[in-house]
Amino acid sequence: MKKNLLIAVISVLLFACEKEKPKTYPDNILAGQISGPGILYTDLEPNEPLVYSVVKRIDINRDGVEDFELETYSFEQPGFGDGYKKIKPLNLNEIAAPLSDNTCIDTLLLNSLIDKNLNWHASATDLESFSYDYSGYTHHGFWGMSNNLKDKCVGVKINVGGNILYGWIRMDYIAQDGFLYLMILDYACTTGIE
Ligand SMILES: [Ca+2]
Repeated sequence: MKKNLLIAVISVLLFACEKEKPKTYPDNILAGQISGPGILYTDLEPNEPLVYSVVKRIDINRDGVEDFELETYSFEQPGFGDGYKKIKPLNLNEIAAPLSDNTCIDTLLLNSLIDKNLNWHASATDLESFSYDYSGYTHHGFWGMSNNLKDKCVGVKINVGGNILYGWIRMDYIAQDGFLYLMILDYACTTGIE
């Protein structure tokens, strides 16, 4: 009787193993793409302004592991001030930087191809930073409020146990209480297809 039960259990396990196919991972996504085979899209509702100073982490492929950390900071007094908005890749993840500067984050036009050929870096973090005093003003990064951000995306690369997912994040500025704040509108990434 026990032998029969064992055979039955082994048969079920073998059948289960046969059914499990290896996943395939799409090797690209378009900036702003929200549907298609293996595309996981998240529309954040309600959108949450990133007020000064905050740290927010996002899990783009929704596997319970946070993928990127956003941070804002600002300090201003009459005569001088500084501030920044950053996205830091967590774990082994990377973010698309412009060819001209590996330390800041590129603006990818909607529908542009996000794949292995972009300029990927774990060290690219600056969306925008600034500082000023009586001697002048310096600015770094492409995610300023005058840059028509609704048509642009951040390109991201997520490493899940050696499998590479490609994705994007869309953001814009919103007016609240007399100030303009950056906020995440939505994001998407590729996932494994069975
Ligand atoms: Ca994740």
